[in-house]
Amino acid sequence: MTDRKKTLRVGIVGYSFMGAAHSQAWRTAGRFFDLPLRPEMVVLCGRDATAAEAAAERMGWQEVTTDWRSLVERDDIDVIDICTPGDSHAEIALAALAAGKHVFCEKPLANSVSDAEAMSRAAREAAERGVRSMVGFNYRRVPAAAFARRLVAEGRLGRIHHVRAVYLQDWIVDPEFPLVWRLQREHAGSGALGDLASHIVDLAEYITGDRIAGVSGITETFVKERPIASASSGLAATGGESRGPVTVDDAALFLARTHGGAVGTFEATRFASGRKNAARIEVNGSAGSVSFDVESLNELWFHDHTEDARTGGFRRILVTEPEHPYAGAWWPAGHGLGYEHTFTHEVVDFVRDIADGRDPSPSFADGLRVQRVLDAVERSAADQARWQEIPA
Ligand code: SOE
Repeated sequence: MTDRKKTLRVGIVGYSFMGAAHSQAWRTAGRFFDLPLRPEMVVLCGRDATAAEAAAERMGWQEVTTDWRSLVERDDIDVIDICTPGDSHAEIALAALAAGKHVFCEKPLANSVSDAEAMSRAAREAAERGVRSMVGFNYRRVPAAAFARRLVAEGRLGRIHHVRAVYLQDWIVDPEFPLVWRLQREHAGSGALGDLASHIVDLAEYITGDRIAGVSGITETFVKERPIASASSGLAATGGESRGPVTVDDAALFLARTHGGAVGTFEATRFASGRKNAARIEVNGSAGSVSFDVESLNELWFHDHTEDARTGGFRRILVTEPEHPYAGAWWPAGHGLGYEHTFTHEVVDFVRDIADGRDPSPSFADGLRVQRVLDAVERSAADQARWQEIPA
């Protein structure tokens, strides 16, 4: 049977960890969700032709190129999906938007506020021509996180007092773990701050609908030198004999106030031994609380403070009912989703927004706001944790 839907022809730049996650999302989205356009995985772009060929074959892309500039200029491509390290996000996104392509860009949006400003400006102008853009804060698309936002929006938490967020990993505790690009400022912009805190800042703002207004922070680099990486793939790497300096933070912690009057604590680290991908957030309000951990992402803990105190307390909601966000498109209740589904949900929403002429969320403006928070934390950390305001 022929599929009469209009196609949306995609070119992806990058094929490592995030490239693989996005590839499975493009492949799966239209198979589980009813999409108004049919995504077609056309071109994979990577610097190493042989590796790119192998990745395209494995992940289901039709063609390969090593030149992203020619890719963004192609008339037969509608979407550019950017899965490269942060140092190339701005250049690729600006060129793609100028060429009229819809852009899906991995987080954090950029490595600096000035790049993020240029990207946000270009995205706003492109939107006037019907060109859409979205930044990939995928944890918004965990059903439990989206449901937490819904509870806050419905007033079930009342007035929000506290946000308590941590993002804990442990993949570089070993001082002999090599100096991969994520540990180099010129490629990654910052360390745990940009890679991990960016997620929990976005998640906090998304769930509460509030904005961070000011921060006081500290950062630390525990291991100052590491073996230069000779090979790497995803978060795994092997190192050589020579060593080089780690130029980003290993851990970042900060206090925050929001424009809505709440207070928050945030911690991001790659040195929390035993914690693999613990992005956790708890929000306390006058009428109740929610608590969520990516390591148990099918669950949302909810306390309704208006209930009889004798039977109140946190209860575990398995967020897999058809009434929950995204869940109805997948398996029967209780059968659960995983990390990869968050990317599928991003693609689903992005494709629907493109078809409906709506601005996707999180927008590049949202990505810029997160970048301003990260920048304020760095400035604070460089100045004895002095308080830094962030404009609304
Ligand atoms: C590495 O810390 C990383 O892959 C992040 O870059 C991702 O954004 C996060 O989803 C998982 O961890």
